[in-house]
Amino acid sequence: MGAESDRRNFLLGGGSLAAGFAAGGAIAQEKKEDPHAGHGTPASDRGKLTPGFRKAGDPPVPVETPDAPKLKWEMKNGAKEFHLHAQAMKREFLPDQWFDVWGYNGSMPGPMIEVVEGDKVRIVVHNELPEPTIMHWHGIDVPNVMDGVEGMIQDPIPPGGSFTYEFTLEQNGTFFYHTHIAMQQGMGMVGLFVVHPKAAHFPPVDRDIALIIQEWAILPGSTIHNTMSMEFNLFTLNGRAAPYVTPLVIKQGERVRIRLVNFSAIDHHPMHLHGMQFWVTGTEGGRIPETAWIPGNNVLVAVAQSRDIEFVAKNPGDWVFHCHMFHHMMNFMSSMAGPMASHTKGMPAGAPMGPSMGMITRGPALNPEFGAALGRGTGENTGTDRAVGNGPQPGQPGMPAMPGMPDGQPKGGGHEGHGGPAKPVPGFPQSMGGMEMYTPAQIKRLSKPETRGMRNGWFEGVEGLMTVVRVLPPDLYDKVVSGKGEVAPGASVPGATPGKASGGHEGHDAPKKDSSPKKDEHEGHKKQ
Ligand SMILES: [Cu+2]
Repeated sequence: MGAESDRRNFLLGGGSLAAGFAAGGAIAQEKKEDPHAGHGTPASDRGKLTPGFRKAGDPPVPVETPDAPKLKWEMKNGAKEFHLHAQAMKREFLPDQWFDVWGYNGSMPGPMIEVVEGDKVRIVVHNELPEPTIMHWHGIDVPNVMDGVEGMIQDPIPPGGSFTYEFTLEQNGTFFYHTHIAMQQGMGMVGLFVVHPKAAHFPPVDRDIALIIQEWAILPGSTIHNTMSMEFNLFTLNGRAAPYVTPLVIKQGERVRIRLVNFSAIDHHPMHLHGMQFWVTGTEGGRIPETAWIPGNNVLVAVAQSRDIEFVAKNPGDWVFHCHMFHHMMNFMSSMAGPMASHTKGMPAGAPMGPSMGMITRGPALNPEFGAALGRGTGENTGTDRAVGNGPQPGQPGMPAMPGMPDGQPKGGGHEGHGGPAKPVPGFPQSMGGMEMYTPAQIKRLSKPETRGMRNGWFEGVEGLMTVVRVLPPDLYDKVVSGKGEVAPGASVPGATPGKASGGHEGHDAPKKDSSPKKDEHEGHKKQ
């Protein structure tokens, strides 16, 4: 076996050679630290096994569902009995913006079912909708007859009817319940179903938070989601769009678990946490063995998946946790509004918002004009012979100036008031800076107990599929949670200024002394 021993010698030689370098030395040193020896925090392990303030063996902490309720139960005949009422309702995604959705027990998403492994549950589903429905227990190993597939397993529940599901939970993890009728899912018929282990997983977490991601296509002027759409312009976490999503207020040093469920129609969402590293510790199949946890700060949650992440909240500050798809970092993302659009007719090579959301306005659906669109919803000014274009083309008029918004046609020198360029810049504008996003009354509604101490104007950068993880030193945490004591704006961002006080003009790049609402909306344009 001369060849084999040669190879061994080569590897050994390589190893001792590497050890001579600084990097090799560091690797050798790291090997001596056994992360299992104690629960200290070797910098290299990114808090993998670092507990927070709770001890091993403590019972699991209850799961928090910001902006959504939990479902109550009663013990009856040896089972936890729940009642879910399928209903149509309105939901306020953003301050004063109510949309027609379907959900359960007055909530969309439906209230969370929270139980413990080994529990027997009885869940009575009452149908208060005008059409049949059904219920499926996603990811839960139920007996076949409880699986809720219409026709194949059971007759759908008629309007006014009910059906009793009963099963015993023999697993733990982040699951969900939802109707199995496709388009009803799009209307919002889903809820969290969390099953705790009998003893908390190690290391125990101090905070356990669950969020459902959903996406919506709601055209301007409408309150009803188009379930046929494959293009989306609103995104919610537990039924609210940022910045109306309630921030997660965490005490520095706590170990936090966030359970994410993606109940979107067709989009995955890469959820990115600023400021800290986390470990992916669970999927829709339950807990991942510790040896297979993956470190990161961005976890891709695909459709119908769940992902549990855990981290030690060691870095104080206000950190966004958001989907990183650019189009999902905005509300009402739309090519029919905004300076990039111009009001020219016809755009068959890239459908505008209406057709791309499935609204056929002329001709048969198979008309070549409705053929493959290049860049769904972004094809303003395009045509079959001119496939690319956004904004005014040579020989075409630009968009008329809109209040509070820079003109679509960049011109030299005219936009200093909005921080615009003195010379034309291809692609300008992109930021929407200068747009009036919220009225003072709406800003008041965005200000919740959980936002105390955030900078004035914090909501400017918090849009779309996004929430805020606030890691607060213990004294500040106590003040924010209790609502007592003075907390200055910006107190939670170490080293920051308090930000400009709200006058309804946070979006303007150039600060103005007179910030009375409405008056100076067009100031930047008057100079032209
Ligand atoms: Cu996304």
